Amino acid sequence: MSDDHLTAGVVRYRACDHTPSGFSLLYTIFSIVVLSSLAAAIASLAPNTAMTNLTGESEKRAYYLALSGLNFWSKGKSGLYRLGEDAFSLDQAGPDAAGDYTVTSVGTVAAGTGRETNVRLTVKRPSAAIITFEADLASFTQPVLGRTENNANAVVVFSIDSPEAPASFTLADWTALWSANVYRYASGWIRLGGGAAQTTGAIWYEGNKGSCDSGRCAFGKGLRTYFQFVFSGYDMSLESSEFGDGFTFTVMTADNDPRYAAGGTADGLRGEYLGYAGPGPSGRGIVPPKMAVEVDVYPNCYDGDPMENNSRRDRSTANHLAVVYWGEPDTSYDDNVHGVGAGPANPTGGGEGYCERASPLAGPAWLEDGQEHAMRVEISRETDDTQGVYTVRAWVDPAYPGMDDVSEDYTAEAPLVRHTVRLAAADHARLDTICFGWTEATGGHGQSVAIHDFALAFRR
Ligand SMILES: [Ca+2]
Ligand SMILES: [Ca+2]
Ligand SMILES: [Ca+2]
Repeated sequence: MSDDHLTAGVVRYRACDHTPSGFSLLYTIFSIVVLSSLAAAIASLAPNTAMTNLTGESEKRAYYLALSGLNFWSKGKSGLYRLGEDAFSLDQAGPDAAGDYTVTSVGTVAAGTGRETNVRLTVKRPSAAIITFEADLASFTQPVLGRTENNANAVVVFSIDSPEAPASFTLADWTALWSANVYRYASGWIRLGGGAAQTTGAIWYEGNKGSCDSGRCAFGKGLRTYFQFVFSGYDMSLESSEFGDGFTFTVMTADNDPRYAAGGTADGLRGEYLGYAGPGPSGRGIVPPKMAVEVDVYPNCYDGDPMENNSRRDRSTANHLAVVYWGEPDTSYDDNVHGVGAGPANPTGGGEGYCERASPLAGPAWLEDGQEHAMRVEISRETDDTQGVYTVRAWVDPAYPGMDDVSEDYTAEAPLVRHTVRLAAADHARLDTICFGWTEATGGHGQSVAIHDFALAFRR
């Protein structure tokens, strides 16, 4: 083989790899041709009333400009975009209650001349977007913590590129924790409990993805979420009393401020409230309307005054999954007491919306076994007359294809809990915009729960 052959081979390879400028130019021209034919196809297929009047060249051109504007639009893009003498301008409104934006695009030919021609197109665009830890962990920034010093590490967000340790960690401890877990939680994770007793805390999404604005999201037709969790404690006690108390995945009206919303006592104590019930460190708790799926891993079976200890009406000592709303409206202390309230009533222990798994005679309590588990929650939301109809479905360790796909409802297997409520018009309206996140609490015993591989999408 001659040197010439070798050289030619190298040059051909680089031509693909480096995309010389001649190739870029060709590519650009090709794109324009393709886009034009695409636009023509859309126009000729669509029985569009605007098109029937577009007989002149300027009108057609303005129409295509407006169409280009709609294709160009993504959330937050508005204003005037000039293309020589021509332009399109974009305007957006919303999101509305369904989570859709109304986008208006005006195509303009020969702006400011006697030949100026405008065509306006208006469409609804869904704000569908999947929120994940991988892409959005930085939007879970500011835990709400109880007041006592135990709470310093009650909720910690471990992002992929955290350059700094939280003030409560030494850099060495932080680095060690991160490197010990990075292989399991490569896209970041949130740790609840931190192994300390007497903690309470919450963490809320505060980002802008899809229909969300600083964490306030259009609830629309509801949502779907999937995440994995690991309780690092290994609870071998028959009554599941060595570790607790668990956590909730919560959706709350955006009347709450995600910077302050958390349950607990005023001191931020009492594990059985799970960080969901009680006035919390701010004194306002988590204001209803709200709904959650609790993963309750500590028994509190009695039915006394909800301000007192051991008053949740847990059906038995078995770890359980349950849907909770807010109990009676005149107190926040009973928000996760089972079987209380009306319109909506919290599901009764053992009833629909409550699923328990007894501890085996040998081996750890359900879920408190150091193993990977997964949770999937779907909430569907409909309007009937002026009232709201909500169905909460939750699975633990779903096992069939689609289990982690939040873009579609999961129908491959029945949920562990399923609960439907009808909400009064006022409560329904206050759930037009919501925040979502997790709450946790510990009492006399600690827990450490890793939440990871999270995804959430709103139903459209
Ligand atoms: Ca336990
Ligand atoms: Ca409990
Ligand atoms: Ca209540």
